[in-house]
Amino acid sequence: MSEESLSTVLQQDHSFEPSDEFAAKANGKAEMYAAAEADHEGFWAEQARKYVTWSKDFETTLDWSGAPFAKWFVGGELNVAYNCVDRHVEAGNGDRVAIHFEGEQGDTRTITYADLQKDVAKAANALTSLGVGKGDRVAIYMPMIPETVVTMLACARLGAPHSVIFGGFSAEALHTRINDAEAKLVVTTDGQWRRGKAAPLKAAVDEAMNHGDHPVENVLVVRRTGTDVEWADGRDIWWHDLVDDQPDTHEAQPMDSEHPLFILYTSGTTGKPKGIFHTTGGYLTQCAYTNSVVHDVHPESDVYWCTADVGWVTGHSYIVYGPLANGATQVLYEGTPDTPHQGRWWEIVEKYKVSILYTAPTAIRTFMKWGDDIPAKSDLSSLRLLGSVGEPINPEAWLWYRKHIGGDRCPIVDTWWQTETGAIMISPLPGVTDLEPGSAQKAIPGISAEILDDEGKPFTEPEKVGYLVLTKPWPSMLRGIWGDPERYKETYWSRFGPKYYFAGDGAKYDAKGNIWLLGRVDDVMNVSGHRLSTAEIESALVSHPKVAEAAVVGAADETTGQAVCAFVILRKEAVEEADEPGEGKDLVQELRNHVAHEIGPIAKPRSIMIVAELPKTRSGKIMRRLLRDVAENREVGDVTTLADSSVMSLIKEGMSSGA
Ligand code: 6R9
Repeated sequence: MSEESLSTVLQQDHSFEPSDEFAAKANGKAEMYAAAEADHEGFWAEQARKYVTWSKDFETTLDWSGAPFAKWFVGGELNVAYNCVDRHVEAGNGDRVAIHFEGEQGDTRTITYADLQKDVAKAANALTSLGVGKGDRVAIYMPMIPETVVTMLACARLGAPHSVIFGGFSAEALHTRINDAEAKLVVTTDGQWRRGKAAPLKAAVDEAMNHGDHPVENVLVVRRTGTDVEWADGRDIWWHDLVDDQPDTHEAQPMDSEHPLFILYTSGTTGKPKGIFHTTGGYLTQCAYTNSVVHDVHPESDVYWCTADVGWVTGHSYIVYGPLANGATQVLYEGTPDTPHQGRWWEIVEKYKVSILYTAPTAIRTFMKWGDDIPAKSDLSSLRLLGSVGEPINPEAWLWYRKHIGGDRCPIVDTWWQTETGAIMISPLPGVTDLEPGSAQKAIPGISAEILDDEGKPFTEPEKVGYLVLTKPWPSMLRGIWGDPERYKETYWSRFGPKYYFAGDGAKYDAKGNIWLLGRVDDVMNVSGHRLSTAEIESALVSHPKVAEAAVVGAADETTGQAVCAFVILRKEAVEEADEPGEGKDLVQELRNHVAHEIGPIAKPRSIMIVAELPKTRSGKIMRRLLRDVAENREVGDVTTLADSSVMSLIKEGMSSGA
């Protein structure tokens, strides 16, 4: 499609019908919608028995008597690691490749399900020898290497909930998360490969431990880069010293369906990150089901690749639990898309004959920027399905993805879900749904979504903007916020009353009844598909001795979706200093680094503007809307509710003088 015809497609509101060939083999079926509608619990009970092997069958599908605290598949028992590994070996598929690992440096490992079974057994035995048992929490701070997947599965095997902390988070962030979950063990690596260089990782764990007040007994360290590390005797243990010689068999114990599987921290509207926690039976059921009907994984023939980091929920559900429960073959890539060159991903697709690719709009937009000629150099004909997740995908990016990656033949599934929902909720079913570029379209079978107006009334009229809510409990829903049941009720079940799960996303219908997700309605930003809270970054900024006050907004950014823009008022002493020629720039750099230190490099503001005042209402609420206008270079909107309406002109002046 030429650029001209691309814009014609956009104007025409073109949708794409599934091909007969795809439809004939698709796992998703049109009848599923009606079946789930007719008998919601019956439908999920069927999926639970189809996708999961239960050591003890469940008695009750859903217990919602303690709403909004759900119990799914009550009375059932299962072991997640057994489901993800052992049962495939028992079924005679031990020789099937589970993981094609591709290191950034070009090192590779092929791990079959039989290998994975041994690796997980050894790790489970090693964790046991460190005193980790059922219910103990384990923090995992690791890059994208097979040991990370193995550690998560070993935890699941023992019933020890893991808390994976993204490798891009700082020592400070690590410290809060380790303490909140009271993790007894931390598993990490000496370093990680990033753009051809070894970046340290354990150093951040050491720094977190130096706070003194922590619950950690041991730190287990995988050697990945050979980077020098500090060593605390008695606390630190090398993985190869402990794990390698362990027996390679381990008896998996069944866990209750509602036993906690993991905690994963995500940004909320207040500064304190929320420990979202998920349990066993319902989570695994929905991960496996969606990986089957939405990603259309056929384990015997597909090569699947989800490019997310395992430190985010997408990595949990669609690298570890969903695909492995289904016995799929997948690619695990350690590095960045432009190392050693911008065609790295497409070489990986060609090399492993990847047939299903699941990635994020921010990556797609980056590839668009790099140019069509780069993917064109590789043979991408193995691809048959593409997926998108993390933020709204604009129609231009959708159409580019379809043409330049999908060869105009692959269906694209735009999948909406959240850390809290655990698994995909809104998405087309490939082979069933006519695809609408830019829209996630429809709740999948078994899920019920609606859009409410300000008063909490559901509506269906097109183009009107409202709030997305979920109206029925679903198996992989969060079971709460770790240690804070009240915050769970308040955040998700109070905005529109206890009947509606409030997702925090704006949404609308189009004339065809498709749902379009419009981004967050709360103070949460989405930068390259990562959730960051304005409050969290503001509190990092004011923790700097020179900062008196800070306001952070997410401004539209062509590549990353949104970018962090900060407005900062300095303390009196610092103002004078910053006025010295050249000092202002250094201070901005210092503040950016401070945010990286407090939270992590992903939270580093793209711009920081030093201002004398912030726009506030008479009740003292910062009007971020106006700051967003400034950050996005727009005419500043209505300022009549400001306590001091001259503030905005001062800020605008500051912008144009380049302060
Ligand atoms: C899986 C994941 C959740 C937030 C969510 C929404 C945004 C995710 C989206 C999407 C539009 C999609 N989001 N997928 N927006 N279309 N297909 O990303 O989880 O990190 O918790 O973020 O991301 O705003 O509320 P999480």
